[in-house]
Amino acid sequence: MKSKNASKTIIVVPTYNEKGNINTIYEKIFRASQLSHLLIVDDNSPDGTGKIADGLARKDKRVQVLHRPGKQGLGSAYVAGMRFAIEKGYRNVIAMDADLSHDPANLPRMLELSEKYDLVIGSRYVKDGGMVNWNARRFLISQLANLYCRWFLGLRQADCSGGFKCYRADLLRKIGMENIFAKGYSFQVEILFRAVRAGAKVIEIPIIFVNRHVGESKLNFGELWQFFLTVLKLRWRAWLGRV
Ligand SMILES: Nc1nc2c(ncn2[C@@H]2O[C@H](COP(=O)(O)OP(=O)(O)OP(=O)(O)O)[C@@H](O)[C@H]2O)c(=O)[nH]1
Ligand SMILES: [Mg+2]
Repeated sequence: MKSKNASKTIIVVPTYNEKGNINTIYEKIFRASQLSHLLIVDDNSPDGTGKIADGLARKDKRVQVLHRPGKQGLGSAYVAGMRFAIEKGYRNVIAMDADLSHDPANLPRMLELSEKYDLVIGSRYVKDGGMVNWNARRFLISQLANLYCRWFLGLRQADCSGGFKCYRADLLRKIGMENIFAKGYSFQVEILFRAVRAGAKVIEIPIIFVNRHVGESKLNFGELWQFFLTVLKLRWRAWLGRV
């Protein structure tokens, strides 16, 4: 791995029932970026993912595990992981899913770009980006969600809801983790909106998102409803000058 940023980077991976994926993502991450560290944020997964993560941490000093008592949502897992990263003094924080939808082979490119950009987004919707194995329903939901938040929040990014991102810790400090209110998936649009409002230099690079082969999706109607409300709330707060 070329980028000197790798040794100051922590990769935050939230997990809930990912026992079939956690070992593979661990191996692939360190194949792509040996010098980085990995933080697994597990919400007491009933399938025992947390115990497998502890085993990885025992055998590999680059791995740490944050255990939380129960399922508290994807966004709140990221906020916990980002707080940890800021406290420990990391320079970059990479967010990625555990289910192998985000290919760790993209990590070196992201880290190189993080020398110049505050936020590097792995984007499905720029040229050469895309999705594999997504059904029409899932694609439509994603497209509508992106149209909605781009139009309502004036965002210029093509992929506003994706979760594969590299943040400079300084940007996260500027945003202030205590200000984030979204607990679930809509965290992704909230943090992007706050980053743009904070004046971040943002770039999108193409990624191919591969639908999970193992385990189950946690995206449900409640999360979509929360996404709808989060965008409204952000718009309202921005009008009041509170974002
Ligand atoms: N710690 C924690 N992790 C979560 C929670 N909800 C989801 N995750 C993890 O967040 C990542 C993304 O969740 P997924 O269910 O794959 O969501 P998705 O990628 O939008 O949905 P699919 O495309 O169907 O996989 C995975 O690594 C999950 O295990 C949660 O409440 N707490
Ligand atoms: Mg997924």
